[in-house]
Amino acid sequence: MLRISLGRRAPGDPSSLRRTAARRTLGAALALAASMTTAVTMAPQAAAADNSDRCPSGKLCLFQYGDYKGEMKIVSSSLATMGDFNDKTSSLVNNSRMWAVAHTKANYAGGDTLLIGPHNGAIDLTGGAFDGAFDNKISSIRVATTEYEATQGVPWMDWYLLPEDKRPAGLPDVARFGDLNNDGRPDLLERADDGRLWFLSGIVNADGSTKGKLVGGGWNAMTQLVRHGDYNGDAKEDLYARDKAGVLWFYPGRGNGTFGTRVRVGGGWNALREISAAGDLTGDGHRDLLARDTAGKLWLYPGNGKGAFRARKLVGGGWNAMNKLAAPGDMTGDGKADLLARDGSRALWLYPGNGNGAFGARKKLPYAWPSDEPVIATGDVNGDGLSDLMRPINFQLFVYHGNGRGSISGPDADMGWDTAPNVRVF
Ligand SMILES: [Ca+2]
Ligand SMILES: [Ca+2]
Ligand SMILES: [Ca+2]
Ligand SMILES: [Ca+2]
Repeated sequence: MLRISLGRRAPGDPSSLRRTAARRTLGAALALAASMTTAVTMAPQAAAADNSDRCPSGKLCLFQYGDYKGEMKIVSSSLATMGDFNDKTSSLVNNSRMWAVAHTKANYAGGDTLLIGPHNGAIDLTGGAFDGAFDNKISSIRVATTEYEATQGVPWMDWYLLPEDKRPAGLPDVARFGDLNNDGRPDLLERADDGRLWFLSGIVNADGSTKGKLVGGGWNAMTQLVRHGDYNGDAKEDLYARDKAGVLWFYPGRGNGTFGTRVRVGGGWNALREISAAGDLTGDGHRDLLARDTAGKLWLYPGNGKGAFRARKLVGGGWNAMNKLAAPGDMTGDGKADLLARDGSRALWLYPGNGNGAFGARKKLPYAWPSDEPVIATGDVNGDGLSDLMRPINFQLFVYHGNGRGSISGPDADMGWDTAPNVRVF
């Protein structure tokens, strides 16, 4: 099965060469997986009512015979072995929201694999379907919320940093954000649509696999998650989340990738289309929020240094032309936090902060930034002290390195990515 192996670091190699090598390794792994895996993304069966109706709504069902006849087995979680149903499946129905990968060997290893999409419906394995590769041959099956977890067996995204990516000491406050566990390296938070929130440190295990830590479940109750450094003055990074009722919550970071008991900031935040944790825009040393409302007005919420905010101030109107805000820290090298916004033409604009809560003339950044993908800003990724950006392209997350003069170069590949739109990274 697909397993991403990381290239070993060779001392003295330029960082860009090592990243290119890692990218090639990942690309090869993906190509290999495609050749070994049969993917089913739509039901080959006619829509007319038939025996496949035996499978209840929301369930994944295996059947002993073709045409969804004989004994039926409902699969509700991954099965490393199939017990009495080993080599016994001749048709199946996926009415569930889960991805599934059926293997012809036990323990999800080796053999042929059949990738089954959510709500795929009925698949008859008899009659020469798939050249007979799966009829009476399924010996293990893995189910998961994301295609990534179903195919790789890892619930979080692969993402790694190189040892030298540690940020230089003594960075100005405006550049110190994106590090939730205080190890001097940026981190990611990843939320799957089943509500699990993961902390990803970018650190790998001895065998090259990536580490992830489950923050907790239930985070799909939140309509926005935003982060940008420490908001309550304890030198530990924090998180804000807005729930469906419009209440904004403050989650104080513990400095280890987890969060303490949340504190209610206030209600009424559903009037805001997008919230961005922007860093210190006013120059008082306290980090602030920016939010734009549905009328296109951009508001500044000055932080009080205790996790809450003073009375908001209007920055300006006309922001409905933008579909995404991002807080990159300082991109211009003047030590003042800046703002990014993406318009409907895939252009990303840099608004240089003036340190007084307002912005100077905007400047267009290079590259196209598709509207259905995030713009990820966790500060300096590669350890040169200059704020970078990240975004997913196909199967990988790419880094666009900031040059400290208001522009970016890149992109460099760093991370595997899910093809499913049901994972969000912050
Ligand atoms: Ca870190
Ligand atoms: Ca804090
Ligand atoms: Ca700046
Ligand atoms: Ca950098």
